[in-house]
Formats: sequence, structure tokens, C-alpha cells
Amino acid sequence: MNKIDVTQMKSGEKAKIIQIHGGKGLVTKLEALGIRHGVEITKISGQIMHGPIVLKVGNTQVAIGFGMARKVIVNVDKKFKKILLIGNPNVGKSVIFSRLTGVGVIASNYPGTTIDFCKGCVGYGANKIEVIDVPGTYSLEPTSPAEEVAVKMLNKTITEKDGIVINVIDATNLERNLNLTLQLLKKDIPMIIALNLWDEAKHIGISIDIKKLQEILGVEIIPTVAITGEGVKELVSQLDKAKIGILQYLDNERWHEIGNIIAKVQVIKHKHHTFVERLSDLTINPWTGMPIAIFILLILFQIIRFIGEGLINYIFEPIFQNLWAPAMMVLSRVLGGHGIIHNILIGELIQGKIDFGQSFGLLTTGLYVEFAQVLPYVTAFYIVLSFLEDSGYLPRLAVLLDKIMHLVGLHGMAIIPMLLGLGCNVPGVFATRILETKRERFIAATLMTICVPCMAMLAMIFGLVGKYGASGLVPVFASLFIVWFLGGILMNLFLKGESPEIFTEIPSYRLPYVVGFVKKVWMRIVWFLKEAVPFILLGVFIANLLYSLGIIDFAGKIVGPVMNKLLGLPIEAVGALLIGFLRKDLAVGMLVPLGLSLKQLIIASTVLAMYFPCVATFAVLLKELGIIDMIKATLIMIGTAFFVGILLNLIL
Ligand SMILES: Nc1nc2c(ncn2[C@@H]2O[C@H](COP(=O)(O)OP(=O)(O)OP(=O)(O)O)[C@@H](O)[C@H]2O)c(=O)[nH]1
Ligand SMILES: [Mg+2]
Repeated sequence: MNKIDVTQMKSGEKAKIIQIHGGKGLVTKLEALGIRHGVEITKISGQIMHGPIVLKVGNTQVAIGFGMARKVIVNVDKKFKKILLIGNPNVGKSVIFSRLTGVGVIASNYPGTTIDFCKGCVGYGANKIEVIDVPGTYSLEPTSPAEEVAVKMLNKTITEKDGIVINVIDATNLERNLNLTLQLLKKDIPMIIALNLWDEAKHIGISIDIKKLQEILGVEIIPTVAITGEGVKELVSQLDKAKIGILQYLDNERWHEIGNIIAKVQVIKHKHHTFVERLSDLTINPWTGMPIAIFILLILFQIIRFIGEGLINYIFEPIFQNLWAPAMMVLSRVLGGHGIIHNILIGELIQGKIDFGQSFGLLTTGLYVEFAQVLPYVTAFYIVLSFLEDSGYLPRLAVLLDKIMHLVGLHGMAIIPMLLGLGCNVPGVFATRILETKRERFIAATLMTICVPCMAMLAMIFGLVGKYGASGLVPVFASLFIVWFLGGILMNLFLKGESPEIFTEIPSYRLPYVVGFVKKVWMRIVWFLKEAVPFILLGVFIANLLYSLGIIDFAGKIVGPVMNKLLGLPIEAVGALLIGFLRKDLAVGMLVPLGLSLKQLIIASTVLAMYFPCVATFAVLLKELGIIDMIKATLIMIGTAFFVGILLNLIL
């Protein structure tokens, strides 16, 4: 239902009169024509330049002036076209969204998972209605870009008058959540409340008198458990009961009002500390938390290795060696063993055989790098990361690392984009939206693109220098870490502006909800393949093209000597640096046939990791930072990469 005046009705629209302003005189005058409270009218024609309006009342048509029409208030039974899911961060909006629409979105147990809106549809009667998953926000005065998105979405829908809000509330945190609800109730938009996490509220002994709360707020409330789907059907069936709020209060007395409401509707049973709460205390207290954090990260690292190596040794390597290689040999013979097409698809035969590391064809090296070398580790990483996200550990890690992160001009929550960046820098840079200021986002995105190699690249670096053990891995990762730290300190010193304090809620520990967990890992793998495979194939193709046209030789002749002197790398490495712009993993793969020494491998891997983000990351940097900051970040990257490369060449 929507309250508007007659001038705002569309031609042909039906509505019920609910009020007539303008005093008794006008009321009586209009009554004479049958225009009175409770009557249904249809607008026949709209006003042109504030001219009269023709209405159908009962069976007769009447015309009234524009000024009069403005005083007649009606309720339009408007069919709403969209539903906004609005609520505090981490209350389950995304899980509800997935349930309503079937669209897979990432849901995790930390505030700020959704940083941009996402749309889907829900069937509602005969119609399909658009549902929008909005980033979480604590209030309607945004403090971060993600919250800005939420408030903008809401205001747009209010102006267009074509949507309703499902306000998702965390039942375990009613008091804090009501702050946003009360603000929403004052907005001119129909709403309905999903009282989510109802299961957890019951577990921890919170009971809420829903009926009473409903009476006070004046809008429908449906308890839900998003992860099991309980209540979601009911929620959909109650959508047309969405109403504009009626609760009146003074803005500066909002918290007072909330206090009153809580006293009336909520009872908390006293209970003993649970194991989970003890664990929570232990992991967030610096003295016990730090050793636990180091232990957890080491274990997770081992798990990634275990899963990654397992997938490679028992699945992908056998498939490629025993099935794919013979198939490709057949294809090679069919193609006659040489020629342009052969070179593009199969590449070069090494001693009459396909060598997946060196042949460099689209179907040989191209697929092998992505599927047999990179995908297993990416999968392993996303399994571990998703577990971390869902458990609720990340905000605790953020608190533990807050002090250290402040040295580089960030606060603890910046560890979340950094970790996501380890999977792929693209979602990593996006996730910097949970940071409040432009300065923090610049620092975080720049540090990430320089010093946080993505999993695809990491897998290749491990493959390349890992066989030398610590003497290969330590110099590469120590350089990345030192540059991250020093670079951050320098940026913190020289960039203007402030870094705000950490400000986040710490959700309770949860066991990942299995369906959501599996879906999330699967979505990320599919996303990775969609992003990576086209670029890697393009990379192989372009690399072949550049070689066969002699461009790499030419570039090598020009920059080769400088690179050789400064970085100690052979001229052929120019090809890898060029292709690194498309895909870093492929670039590292291109170093394999060059027969580099350990020192050269270390320098090349480090420089490749730092010098330039891949083209996909570049695009999001541009989107998130804007052109000027993106150029600044790029200059910092190139400068740092060469500085570090030269330094390594001198030291090692
Ligand atoms: N036990 C329980 N867990 C839930 C319920 N709803 C959501 N969760 C979990 O709560 C966490 C947060 O869910 P999300 O859907 O990501 O929350 P969100 O509101 O979209 O959060 P932001 O995107 O950060 O604003 C996830 O770990 C979910 O699995 C519920 O009803 N019961
Ligand atoms: Mg979300």
C-alpha cells in the first residue's frame, strides 16, 4: 500500500480515498460528487500543465481542479516491483536472498561480505519480482562505500515508489538492530521484518515477544532461520502486508525508545559460559590469541598443501599424462606434426613428445598450467578460506592484527581483503570497500597488488622455486613481506589523511552451514575458471604470436641489456614480463623453459609478483580507485618492483 495524492496517480490507476485535506468546506463539496473517504476511484486522464483531472467515481465521471486533487489522499494498491533486503551487516541477508531467488551469492560470517548489490527474482503469485541483496549497514548515515551503496539503493526505491523493504534483523542482537529498523520506519516505504537467526536466539536463551513487538512497530514480523529455510515461505506469503511504519519518536530519543521496546519484548535467560564463548575469549585475547593464530595459519597452510598436492598427484597429473597427452599426440599427428595450427594448438614437440611445461600450445601448456598446476591450489585455498570465513574467525584475526595493521595506515579489518587477495586480487581489491576512507582503500589496494600474489601465481612460484626448499622460497616471500611492511609504513607517513580505528562487530563462532559452504567454494572455482581460462589461452596465443613475429626478440634487444645489467635476467625473460600483464601464472610458467639459475628465478618471480597487476586486477583498480589513484598505484608498483629486483640482484 502506498499513500499518495490524486495528482500522483497514473492514468488508469485505481485507488481508495483515505483522507481529504483542506477543511470541512472542501470535504462537503467533494462529497456532493461522491468523492469521500473510503470510496474507490479510477483516474481517467492526467493533468496537463496543472489542468483539471478526470476521475471515475462509481459509474460517473467527474472533473476536479489540480489544487483540489492534491488535497485528496489515496491509498494505491500498488503492485511493488522490487524487494530490498536491508539490515545490519552479517544478519543473513545474503542467505535469505539466495533462498528467495536461487541466485548464488557469497555469504560469510563477518560483517561486510556483500559490498555491492546483487539482483535476482522471486516468483510472487503470477508475477516475478526483483529482489535486491543490499550490503549491510548499521544506520542510514553511511560510513563506508559499501554502506553508501545500501543507502543509495534505499533512497532510489523510496523516490521511485516501486518497492518494499524486507528488514532483516539479527534476533540475537535485537537492540542494536532496532536502531536501523527505527530509522527505516520513518521512511516512506512499506516494510516487513524478517527476524532472522531465530535458532541462535533460542540456543542462547533469548526470547522475544513477537506479537508485542509487531504491535509496537506496526509492521509484520516473521521469525526466520535462513540457513534451514524456516519461515522464508511464510515471509514471502506475507509480502503484501508490508506497511509504512507508524511508530513515532523523536530522533534524539531513538536509543531511549529502543530501550523501552526491549524492556517490553525481550527476556534473556541467564546461562553459563559455553565452550564456544570460552574459545571466543581465548582467540581474541592477545596473549593466547596470537599463538593460536600462528598455529591456525600454519595448520591451514599445511591443509592447502595437502589438498593441492593431493589433487595434483592423484587426479590432474594422471589425467593429463595418461589421457590428455596421448590424445594430444593423436591430434598432433593428424595436424601433421608442424605448421601454424599445430603450433597454436599443440605447440612445439620436445624430443618428439608433448612437454606440458614447454610445448606452449593452447591445448597443452595453456590447459595444463590452469588445470593441473593452478586449479588444485586455488580449490584448496578456497576451501580453507571459506571455512575461515564461515567460522567467524576472521574478525577475531582482525582484532589481533589491528596494532600491526595500524603501522601501515590500515586497521585490522584490512586483513580480510588481503586474505581474499591471496585467492585472487580481483575480489581482494573489491573487498577494500569495507574500509572507511579513500586513503585506506588506496593503501590496501596498492599493497595488495604489489605484495600479495594471487593463488594462481603462488602455485606457479611454488612449482618453480619450491624445489629448492627454503633457499628458494624464503627470499621471494621475505621480499614480498618486507616490501608490504615498509611500503605500508612509507605510504602511511606520506599520504595525507587519517586512518580510522577498527570498528566492527565480532560474530559468534558458527559451524559452516554445509550447503552454503559447498555452494560458495563451487561458485568461486567456477568464477576463477571463467576469469582465468580465457586470459590464459589468450596469453599463450599472444606469446606465440609475439615470438613468431619476432616482437619478443626485438623488445629483448631494446630492454634486454638494461634488464640483464640491472636485474641479472636473460633477454628471453622479457616475454614473461610482457605476458605477465595478462596472466601472472602463465608468465611464471614461461620462465620454466629458460633454464634460469636459482638467483634468477628468485628475482624473476619477485619482480613478476610486484611489477604490474594482471589486466583483470587493473580493471578493478581503475573502477575502485579512479584513474588518478590507479596511475599513482601503478607507478609505485613499477618503481618498487625494479628497486627490489635490482637490490636482490646486488645482494644474492
Ligand atoms: N545459525 C544461523 N546462521 C545464519 C542464519 N542466517 C545466516 N546465518 C549465517 O550468518 C552468517 C552471515 O550471513 P550472510 O548472509 O553473509 O549475512 P549478510 O547479512 O548478507 O552480511 P553482509 O553481506 O556482511 O552484510 C553466515 O555465516 C550464515 O551462514 C540463521 O538463520 N541461523
Ligand atoms: Mg551479504
